[in-house]
Amino acid sequence: MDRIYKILFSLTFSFLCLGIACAEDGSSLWLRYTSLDKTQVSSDTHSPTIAIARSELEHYGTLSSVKLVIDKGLPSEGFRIQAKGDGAEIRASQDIGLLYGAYALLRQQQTSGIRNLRSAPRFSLRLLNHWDNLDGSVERGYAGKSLWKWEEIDGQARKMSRGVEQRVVQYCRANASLGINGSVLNNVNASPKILSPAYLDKVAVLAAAMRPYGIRTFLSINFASPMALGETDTADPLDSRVQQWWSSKVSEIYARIPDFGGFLVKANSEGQPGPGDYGRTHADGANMLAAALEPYGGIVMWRSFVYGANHKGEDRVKQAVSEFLPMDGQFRRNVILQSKNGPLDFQPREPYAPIFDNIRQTPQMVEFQITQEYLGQSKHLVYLAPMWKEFFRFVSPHRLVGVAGVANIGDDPNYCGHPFSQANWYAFGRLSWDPSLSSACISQEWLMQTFSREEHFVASLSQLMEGSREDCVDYMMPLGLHHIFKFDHHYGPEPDGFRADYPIEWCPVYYHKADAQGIGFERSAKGTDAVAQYRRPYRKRYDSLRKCPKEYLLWFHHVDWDHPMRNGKTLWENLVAHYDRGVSQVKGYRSVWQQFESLVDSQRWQEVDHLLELQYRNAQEWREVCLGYWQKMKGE
Ligand code: GCV
Repeated sequence: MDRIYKILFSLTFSFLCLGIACAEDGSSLWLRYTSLDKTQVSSDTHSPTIAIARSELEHYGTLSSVKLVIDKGLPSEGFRIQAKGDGAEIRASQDIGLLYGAYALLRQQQTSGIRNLRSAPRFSLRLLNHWDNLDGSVERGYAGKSLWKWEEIDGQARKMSRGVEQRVVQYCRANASLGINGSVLNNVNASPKILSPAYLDKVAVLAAAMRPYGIRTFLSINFASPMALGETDTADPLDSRVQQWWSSKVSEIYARIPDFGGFLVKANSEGQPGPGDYGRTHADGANMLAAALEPYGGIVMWRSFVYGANHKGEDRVKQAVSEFLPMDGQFRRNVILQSKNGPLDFQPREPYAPIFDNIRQTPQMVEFQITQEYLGQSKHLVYLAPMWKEFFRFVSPHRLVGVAGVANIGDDPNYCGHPFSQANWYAFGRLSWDPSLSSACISQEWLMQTFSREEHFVASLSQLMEGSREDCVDYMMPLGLHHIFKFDHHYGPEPDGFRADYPIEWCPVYYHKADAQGIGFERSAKGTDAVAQYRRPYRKRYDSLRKCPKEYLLWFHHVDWDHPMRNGKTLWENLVAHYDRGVSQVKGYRSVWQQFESLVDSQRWQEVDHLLELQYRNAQEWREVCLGYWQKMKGE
């Protein structure tokens, strides 16, 4: 071919490729494998799960051969990868371990290169909690409507439409690539209708799609369901008709979904019904459901997120311990207490929830929030792994049987809204498998698979992501401030928020308590004594104004504006410096991102670029509104 034609051909080819790159909408997530159809895969057993492992490796593997071997000596769900010449062997004690091993091999291929690896999950329950409503909306969802298409019920319940099926399969691949092994499909503010036959048929279809990927299905239930569905005249857990109703409902579920996981329950919390409505305890309620599920191996995940009921008037952050500690030891064996990482509500920073120190006899799970309700939603780039790692510094993974993540997934083309919000789904999954992984190692893996392996890109963006949570804390609510969000949607700042007709625990002024003298919530022994719920050495440390780490200062203490801090500057000067730092950090994000325009496909590059600009404007707004308000409170 003539030289000039060769150049033209190669230019056209590049444009074509660019055209393809331009079309990236993020729907491939971190599974952007190139189809090579190169690897020969052999295995000694067959099952739907192994068929998926084979197909992923056959299509996307770079090795010439991979052998899949069942080896009963390996730990449950774990696997071993051994490189062998130009091939590899994956061993596992179960089919699902082989699938996890296959995805781990593909990850290695995209990141570090193939190497020997033994791996097993730290937690047996690694679940996503979807707050999806039956009308298709998602509570605190910022990425479109529910992926499950609840509207496709009745006549359509027995199968999924093609488009939905593809999206659900992609969801399953993504989860299995991380080792996530369960999905709670519906909102904890649960509609009783989820337990009606039409919806259960739909759940069974979803469960069947998820099963080969090792994902068990769970449901959130409304405690008053039998009554709400008109089948009993009470939901009292000690009433035998109610107990009978739940037993037969559970058997109806297992007839459709033999590997059904169990129930997640929000009871007597924020207006939801519960056993307290009948003078019964949370243990009475949880045990009634647990008894119905026990014959099938199902579990109850009972949330400790309760306030404003039995302990009304008490400091909200103390109420979970006050409520559940007296019941420790009274729960059936298949009940797990599920608690948010902090004692309040998924704030940008909270100290760990002391319920993890106090409950000793009941198995516990932590609930993280992947969806960024309080961290800029799907508009701000905030990488959450450092926050979850911070939690594990205080609460040992050994004390937990599982982790749950409130999902940030919807039917947006890229599933998560902000392209970088995908990193939070990814990081949740990786940490739920192995909480000892560093947040930087996870972000690097994610960047390489999601965008580019170019070294400078990975190093710069990983550094930016690593600091992004602290930056968000700084521009929103530094030094231990909390819950100063705009009412209800929780997006922007509203430090002056107060409405006499709202519960006081929903009003920002309840939390910052700013006045002419100072700011912060006195939770030391001089105040609400919330510090007393912490184990040593934290109890003493948090109690002391001098020793309290500055990131929790205003969480535990009401501090004078001119209080001298360790760096010699006053509290006020420090507050200003933190807000300024947060804003200037975010300003820098865009310049970092702009260096890499040529490395990222144009659609995703531009999307991120616009969002970073918005984040910068929002950060400025946070600083102006908050500092302006604090100044007014100081009397300036
Ligand atoms: C599902 C917070 C959120 C609510 C959420 C609740 C919970 O209050 O704002 O949307 O409800 O937590 O976790 O139950």
